[in-house]
Amino acid sequence: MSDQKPDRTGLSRRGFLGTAALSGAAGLVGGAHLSGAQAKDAKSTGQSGHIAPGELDEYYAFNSGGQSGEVRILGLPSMRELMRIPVFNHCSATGWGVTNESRRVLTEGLTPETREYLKDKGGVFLNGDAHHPHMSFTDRTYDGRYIYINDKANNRVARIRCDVMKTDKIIEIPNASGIHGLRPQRYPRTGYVFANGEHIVPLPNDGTVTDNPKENFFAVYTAIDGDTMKIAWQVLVDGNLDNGDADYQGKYSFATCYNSEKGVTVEEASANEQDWVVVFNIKRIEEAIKAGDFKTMGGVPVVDGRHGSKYTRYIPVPNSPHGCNAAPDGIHVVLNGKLSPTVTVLDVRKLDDLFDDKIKERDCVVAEPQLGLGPLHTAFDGRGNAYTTLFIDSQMVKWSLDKARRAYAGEKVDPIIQKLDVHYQPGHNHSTMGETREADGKWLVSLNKFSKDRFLNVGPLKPENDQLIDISGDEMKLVHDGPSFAEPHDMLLVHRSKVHPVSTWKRDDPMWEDARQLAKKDGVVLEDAAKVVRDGNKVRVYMIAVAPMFSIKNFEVNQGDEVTVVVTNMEVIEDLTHGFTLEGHGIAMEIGPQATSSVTFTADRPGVFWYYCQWFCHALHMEMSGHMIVRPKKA
Ligand code: CUK
Ligand code: CUA
Repeated sequence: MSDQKPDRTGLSRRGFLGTAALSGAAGLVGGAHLSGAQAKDAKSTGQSGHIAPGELDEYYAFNSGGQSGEVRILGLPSMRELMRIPVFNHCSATGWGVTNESRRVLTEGLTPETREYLKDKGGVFLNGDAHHPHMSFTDRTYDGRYIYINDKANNRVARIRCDVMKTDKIIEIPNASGIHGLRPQRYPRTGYVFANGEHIVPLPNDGTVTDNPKENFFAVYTAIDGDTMKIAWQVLVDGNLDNGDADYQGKYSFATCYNSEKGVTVEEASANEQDWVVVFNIKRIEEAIKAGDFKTMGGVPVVDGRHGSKYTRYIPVPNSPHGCNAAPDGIHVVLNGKLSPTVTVLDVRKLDDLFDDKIKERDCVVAEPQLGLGPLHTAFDGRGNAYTTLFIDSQMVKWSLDKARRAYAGEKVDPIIQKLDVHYQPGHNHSTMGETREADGKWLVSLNKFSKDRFLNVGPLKPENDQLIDISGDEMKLVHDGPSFAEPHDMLLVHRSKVHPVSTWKRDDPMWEDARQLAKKDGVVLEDAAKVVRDGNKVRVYMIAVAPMFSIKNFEVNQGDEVTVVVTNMEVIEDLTHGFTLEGHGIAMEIGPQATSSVTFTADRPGVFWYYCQWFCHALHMEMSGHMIVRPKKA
């Protein structure tokens, strides 16, 4: 059938026929009629990563924004940035951190001590360090409800609603410090969100206990109820906690420890040849909570899970392990050695016996392949292969779980299938649907910490480089370089069939419930508002926005008044966002279609101040404005 070859003639017609014709051709010549090499050619054509104008990506990529504190949505395979979700950061465009709605989210979950601390500092943190975005699960696969993400900088965990792609809850974790590894429970559902405290701190951390880190400093593991965003329980552990994961059975969760030494310096923290992974027995911990075997600290129950506890086991792992990744086969958990060139593979089926003291800790290890220098994180393709980032070698290594097990059992087999150079120094990697039972093995992204010479020079601060790798065939193929700003640590690759965002808000959304209650008290209907209400020295200004007008063209207040502006966007068509920016006051907010946004400030500068819509919405967008007159205080 030589006439069906995807030959050079076919490929050279690409320019004339466009991608649609080409992928059609690739479909026609698929599989059965072709030799192996030809089939692979056809396949890689289909996996070019190119998304033509008007076409949509197959996957959502939720990219953590690292120390920028946000989450970014990319389309995959195009790697185009589609949206940014402000989480822990302050956002100039949307007013996250400025609006009453966002400030409620940013403050309501803080501990009383932190709230007190922030009282004369603007009331909210302006930064965050967001590493690990993970979606809620139902029955071991993504359910499209929420994305959870940690903040290492200010010890918080946030939740993003996937219907509107906005953050709706942020809580501060008491007792723990440096909230780092974060994973949701996979089965039966999320359920718990597990969060690791990376930094050991004195407990209680009130300045009274400071003398001996080895005795008085602890790391704390936290289980958060993902539905209520309340802390369910915490576990006190030995050593520190880095990354974590949960099993596919709902029985155990895991956290790597790189500082079993409880060292304070680098030398101290990396002294031991082996550190460990802590295994948490979820059922036993729940029973301990029921039976009252805990101490209440910072308002939450804390179970003692140090060595000798029946709630945990410490499995030795070489050496300062970092990433912790449960394979979609539901059986294997890979612990990435970092300072050891190995990864350590556990078989979760052995853990019942370990907790019943029938076997020893290292009996749960079923493979420990040597992969290369600096293994940090591992992803999976659902076909029995694993992909591990080698930070020091600047490589992605593809290896076989089965062969690694056989080699560990003594058979002469090499588990390594391929090594691919990446550019440069990869941290996390992630495969499409790779942390679910629906891992589909199509794409892998390598999140490289350095880009060096891969892009035009933009000065001393260079972007990171998120590289797209085709893993659908026998060989990994690098297909795209993607620059990114500080600093994606982790990426979630979700098939688009799992996520169903709306295009307009629902009027009864809980996000602006406070504004609704306020309006009710003032006898105002938000949806039909053009009213200024004075209440002592408090002034409330209610208006609607419909292109190209605000329903209030100007309003007047006295210097020193506390002013609340509530704007409701009454557009019913999608993609018609308005904004409200008030000159000279540091105020801007996004008001999405059918949404209400509000802001409260003190009008303490006399004068005329224009407000305007900062989201281009209409031919007369420039005219969508009004002004606030602030009358000076009488001397
Ligand atoms: S950590 Cu960043 S490369 Cu915070 Cu997930 Cu491994
Ligand atoms: Cu409304 Cu621009």
